[in-house]
Amino acid sequence: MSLRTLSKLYNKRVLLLTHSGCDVDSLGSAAALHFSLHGKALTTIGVPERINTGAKALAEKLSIPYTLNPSFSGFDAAVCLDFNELEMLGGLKGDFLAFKGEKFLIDHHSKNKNTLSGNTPPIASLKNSGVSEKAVSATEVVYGLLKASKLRVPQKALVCIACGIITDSSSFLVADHETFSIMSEIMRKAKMPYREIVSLFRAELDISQKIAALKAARRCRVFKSGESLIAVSDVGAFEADAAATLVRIGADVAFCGDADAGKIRVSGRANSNWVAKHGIDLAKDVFGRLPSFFPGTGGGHPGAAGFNGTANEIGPVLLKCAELVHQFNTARSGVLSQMKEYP
Ligand SMILES: [Mn+2]
Repeated sequence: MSLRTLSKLYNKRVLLLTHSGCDVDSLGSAAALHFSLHGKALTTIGVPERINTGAKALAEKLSIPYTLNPSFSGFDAAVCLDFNELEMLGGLKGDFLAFKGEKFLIDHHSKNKNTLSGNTPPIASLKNSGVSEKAVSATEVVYGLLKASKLRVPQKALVCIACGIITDSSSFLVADHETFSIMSEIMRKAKMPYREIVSLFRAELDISQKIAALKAARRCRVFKSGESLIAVSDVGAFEADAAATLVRIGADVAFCGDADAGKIRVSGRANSNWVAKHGIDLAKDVFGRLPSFFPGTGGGHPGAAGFNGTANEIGPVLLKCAELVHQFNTARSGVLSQMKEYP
């Protein structure tokens, strides 16, 4: 870590940049700096392209001001928070590269040679980077810098730091004694119960989302492939939430979708332990192969992916998703078995 304190930001106009698809840790890092640097620097939080639902809820509940796709003009410095790859700036990449002010980086992701702090290209000079790969969240790195700067950290900032730790540690699944010790210190200072902190970024589902999830459960078909349970269901809206619900209540992997006037949408969600154990990638192994059967395109992550395409009925598409999981399992285990449906 070459950035020891935040004093280089004092008396400057500072753009605090989250990554595109801003999450709770990235926004929490920006907001913790924004609230704690009040009176020391003029800060603006900039979010490239999109903000996710958790971060949006946090922004609303704590009245965190942010600007979507901000302009870089009028700023003396820009701080990248919770990312180290240029691509994470989305459409702001060009503006960032052209920005003449000082560039800072505060992050916890591992470095590779394309990162902002690396030498190829030297976009943010190393003397301005606060990177701790051991930190579970970027807010944890921010907290360390705030303490080293001897700044008074207001309650809202403390709570933002806690939210980043909770979300990026998957509610402490990825945590060591250091995480708990920092969390304990923050909670003692913030004087806010854990339940309340968590409620700041848990967007309450509206009634139509709840109904979609309940309907998905009611209409759900369940298949067994080896030891894996696959659930499929047709829902008219909120497919991703519905699939996540089916995983929460017991499916290893779930596909939910809808056909409307010849167009189809499917969302797949999987239990992260199951993904790790089986080495499956829903984006590649299911939605990447689905176009051989139904025209369309898919993408996403190993445990959360989606597909848009054309078909008149959703049923056969959902069954094909289940079959592709079964084929993947069969190819991987080498055991030929039938996929069974539970009546
Ligand atoms: Mn993070």
